[in-house]
Amino acid sequence: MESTIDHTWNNLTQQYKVKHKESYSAWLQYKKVDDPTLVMEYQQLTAHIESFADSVVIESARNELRSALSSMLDIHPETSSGTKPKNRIVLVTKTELNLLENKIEVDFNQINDAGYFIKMVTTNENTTIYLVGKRDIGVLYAAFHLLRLMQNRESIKNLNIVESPKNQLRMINQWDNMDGSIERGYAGKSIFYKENAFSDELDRIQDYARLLSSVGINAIAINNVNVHQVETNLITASLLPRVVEVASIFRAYGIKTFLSINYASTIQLGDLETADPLDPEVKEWWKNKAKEIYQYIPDFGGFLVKADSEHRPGPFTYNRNHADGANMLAEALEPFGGLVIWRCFVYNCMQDWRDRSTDRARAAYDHFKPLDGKFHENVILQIKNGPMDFQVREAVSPLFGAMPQTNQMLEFQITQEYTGQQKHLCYLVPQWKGILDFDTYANGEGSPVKQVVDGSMFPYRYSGISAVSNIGNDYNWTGHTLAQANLYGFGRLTWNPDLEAETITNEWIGQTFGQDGLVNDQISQMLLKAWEIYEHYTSPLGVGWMVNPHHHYGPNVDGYEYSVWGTYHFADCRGIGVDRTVKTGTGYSAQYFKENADMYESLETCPDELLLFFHHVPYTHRLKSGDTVIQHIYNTHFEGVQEAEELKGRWTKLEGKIDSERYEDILNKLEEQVSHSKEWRDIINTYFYRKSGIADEQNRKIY
Ligand code: GCV
Repeated sequence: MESTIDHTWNNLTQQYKVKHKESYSAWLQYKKVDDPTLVMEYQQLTAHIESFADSVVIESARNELRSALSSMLDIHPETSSGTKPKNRIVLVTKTELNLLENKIEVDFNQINDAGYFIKMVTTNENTTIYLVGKRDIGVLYAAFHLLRLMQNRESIKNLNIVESPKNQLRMINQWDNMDGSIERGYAGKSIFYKENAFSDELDRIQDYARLLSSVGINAIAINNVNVHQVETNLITASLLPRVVEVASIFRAYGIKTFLSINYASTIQLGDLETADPLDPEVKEWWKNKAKEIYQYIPDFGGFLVKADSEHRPGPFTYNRNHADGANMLAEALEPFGGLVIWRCFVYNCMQDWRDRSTDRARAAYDHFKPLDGKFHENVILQIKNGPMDFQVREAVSPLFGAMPQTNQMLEFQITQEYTGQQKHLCYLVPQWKGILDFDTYANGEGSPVKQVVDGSMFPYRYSGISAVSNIGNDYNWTGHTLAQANLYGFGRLTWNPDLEAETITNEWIGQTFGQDGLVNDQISQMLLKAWEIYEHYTSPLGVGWMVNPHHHYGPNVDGYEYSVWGTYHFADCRGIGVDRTVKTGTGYSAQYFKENADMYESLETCPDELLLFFHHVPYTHRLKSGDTVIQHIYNTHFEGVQEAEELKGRWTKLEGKIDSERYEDILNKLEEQVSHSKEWRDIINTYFYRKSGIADEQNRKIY
């Protein structure tokens, strides 16, 4: 996409807004409404905006409404409160409710701090749509909700909506480095940084804030969890003034700014010789540091920390544990209301592949479970959805629900590191739904992950869901235009994990591509099946890691087999899979609560899709589906390619119904996907055919 950059524009963002309008606008298209009945209804109800509340967040709500309404309806809503208009939209929070001339009935007990009401009230000749928040952020969310309805061309008459987010923290983690690169980024360079400095294109960051806020995101860590040398300085006076600028952009959209920190900052920044969390000087240093940061950013969110993980420094160096490390930082942030988000992605990344007793999947639980109850109240453990690393399919981390006395939050990966790198279509909402609905049995039957991380199962002070962002400075934000749906879906699902995947998908399509029936139908089918299709031609039965080392793109069955990373499938001429049972394997299955432990332990009850994650079996082992393992591998790889071709087929039906830029961009990606899926099919099938010596029952071409 870089090739389309026209260097006569000194601000790329401005160029994108004009020349790549549809791609850039993502789901905030605000296309002109052309149904005359709806135009009339919308115009009548929205021609005036009156705001009783005032703050930067309310200002964002007003601006969004004004520009969206003028774009959709060709009107310029009045915002003065002088003359009393007939119909209007009123922005108000709990604090100013008593200023309304007509009292409205709202019960604030029904909503939480970020919740809102949208209420339409008609008195005599006047109709008012009230956007009521407990706080200003609720008003902004209500404005986005109203606009979502209008973008989906729904009636806005008689609205009576009550909404609150289910999760307290709804967070995005940027893996952006200050040199402008993005770790595992597949959509261009960073929008935040360039050449070891902050980017000056603040309007791009503001548009990102709008996108995030429109789906309820309220926190962002703006730098990579792998904090390198330059980024270590983000917490110093040399860079904090620029962090302030970014934080104020996000603040206006109700999003708190966090920084990933280098655990060894005390050493790296030159003052001390140790980063021992129990050292009084280290403690003092961080206390002063926190004080300094809060002088710059009074509502600073806190620190995101990757420690003792993949060669990053941490408390282990000093024979301290992770509670010692996290609590030291927590004490420094506590006076200011700051949080420590401490990642549980801790494992031995220097494993000897010959050692069959060490199991990377066990690591997070083994390290953290014994520390339950030892963390301060303002520490949250951030746990990746699976025990390995964002594979196409893996088990759900057994840590969820296993630490009732320690705040937990869930980490997803929107960026498609192992799921096609935004070249392949892989819509992750169905995967995330499955994880959120997974019953941990932590509190008996009916203890899904979503109720662990929304804080309703245990008395967590803080909890929520975060995810690694998939955006970069490409004109469509996400490389693959349809990957915008993953960012949207993450926000919506985090707001309310009970939303159906179909609902989220349809509302995204409507806002992004309009209301055409065929467009909606085809894209919805494409998205909802995409993850399964990707799984078919890449990752059979819960086997992961069959990718090229380092960049993780493309098939390489033994790419990670004889490596230090603890990432094996143990395929030989007889069979395949990792034995994680208690009886004969690594004992990982016992980390689950009994019902799940029993289910995974037994070959009879272990679900097919995770069979090779938990068991090592012969290729001739018969699955519940009736196929043998080897035949399943062949079948799914042949099917996967056909399905990838079908994706393209569905898309080509939409030619002429979608602006040509997005149509062509997506078509190009789908073509690449078809051709690359064949690479996957043939390499995987050939490998297992040669290894097992067992022919395909259907005699299809295997090399
Ligand atoms: C930010 C995986 C990725 C790394 C990433 C790491 C993490 O190992 O490949 O790029 O580093 O996860 O989540 O910390």
